[in-house]
Amino acid sequence: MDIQVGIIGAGPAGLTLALLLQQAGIDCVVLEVRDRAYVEKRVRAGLLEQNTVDVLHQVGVADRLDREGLDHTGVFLRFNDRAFHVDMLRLTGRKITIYGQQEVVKDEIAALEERGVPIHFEVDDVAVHDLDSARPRITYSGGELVCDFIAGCDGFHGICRPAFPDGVIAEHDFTYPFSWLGILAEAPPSTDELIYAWHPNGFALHSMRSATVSRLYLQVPNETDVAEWPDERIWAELAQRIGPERVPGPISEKSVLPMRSYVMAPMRHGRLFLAGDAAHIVPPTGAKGLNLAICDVALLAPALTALLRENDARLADAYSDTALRRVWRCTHFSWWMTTMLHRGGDDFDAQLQLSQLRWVVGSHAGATGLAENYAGLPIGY
Ligand code: FAS
Ligand code: PHB
Repeated sequence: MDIQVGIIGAGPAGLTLALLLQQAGIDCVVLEVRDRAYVEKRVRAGLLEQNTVDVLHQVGVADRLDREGLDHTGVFLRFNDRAFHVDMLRLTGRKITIYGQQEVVKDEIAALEERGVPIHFEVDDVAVHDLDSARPRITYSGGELVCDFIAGCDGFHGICRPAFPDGVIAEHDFTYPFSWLGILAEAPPSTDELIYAWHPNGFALHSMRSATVSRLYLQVPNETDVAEWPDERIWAELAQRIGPERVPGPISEKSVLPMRSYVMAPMRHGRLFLAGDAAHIVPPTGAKGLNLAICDVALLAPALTALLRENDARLADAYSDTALRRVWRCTHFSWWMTTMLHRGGDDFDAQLQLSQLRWVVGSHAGATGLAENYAGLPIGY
């Protein structure tokens, strides 16, 4: 099949790109290795920057988000058994919204279906070819797409990044000496905004999905087996690190998430453009993974449209450098939040962390620095 843009991966990057391109009148097809049910129930991120909410409005998939999303104007930093509020809205004029990534994915798949953009689920053996030619191809179990351009939105374990020829990419890769144990619980949140907690036992995060569902995370050693963490132990440790106010409830999802910072450059080879986790990974402490994926495609869609419409390559030629400027800003912010809030060093390290936390909550400049990055710098930063 001849198509203008072949998109590999039906995560937030691939689906949002398809919506932006469809809106610009560009033909595209999405190929996804998993089935629809799996993609729509996969629990991941939950914090949307204002940029992301604006893009979802732009492509007309924000109705349910507006009804069910939880707007937050600030965030709490907790240490030495005290919580300090950072008022993002007052400091930056921007807010964040809590709305599950799988809800965004559900809304986007439904909208693409309505607008007649094909999403082929459960495709196997996806491979890309002739990336340096004028008509790159995607072959897969159901056939072949002959494209003008290919968008690699297939996540960190996809096939697109490895398709770059040897020697053309530079990689930066750092794995943190700890992981997150994440739970989803039928328990009313005991706070109306997120709590990031520094504690001698390790980091903890109190997030939520609704007035009845909490999303909570604990710092645990790498290779932790969830079987070592029965529900009572989780709630007891959360009470220690985040305070006794927590109301336990049935835990519906429990998983361990390794922490990594990874950036590859360039994000383009020939007619293959990468976006999202296919090109970069950040630890979730800064809540940037999903938001970076959306920012990448908010740059890529107009670049491909200008090329296909006016044969104007300026935006496409600048895509990788423009996207990477933001990727490194978010990589630094996520590393900074992670190293400030997670235990791993000695007491000297702990005193440095506490001093930094006191500065962030006690100084206008410190609080504004965190608020600006957390709420999200404008697209095109
Ligand atoms: P995605 O990984 O979401 O999507 C890629 C898609 O490509 C997937 O559907 C995959 O099945 C498909 N694919 C892969 N290989 C393919 C192939 N060969 N052919 C066809 N399709 C293929 N961020 C937070 O801020 N908070 C969190 O709590 C959080 N939790 C996370 C938990 C996990 C386990 C992971 C992996 C990430 C988490 N993140 C979190 C980060 C997350 O939000 C990502 O940044 C976001 O999903 C990136 O979106 P995409 O780039 O679209 O990649
Ligand atoms: C979440 O709600 O899943 C979440 C929120 C903030 C983070 C990470 C995860 O930093």
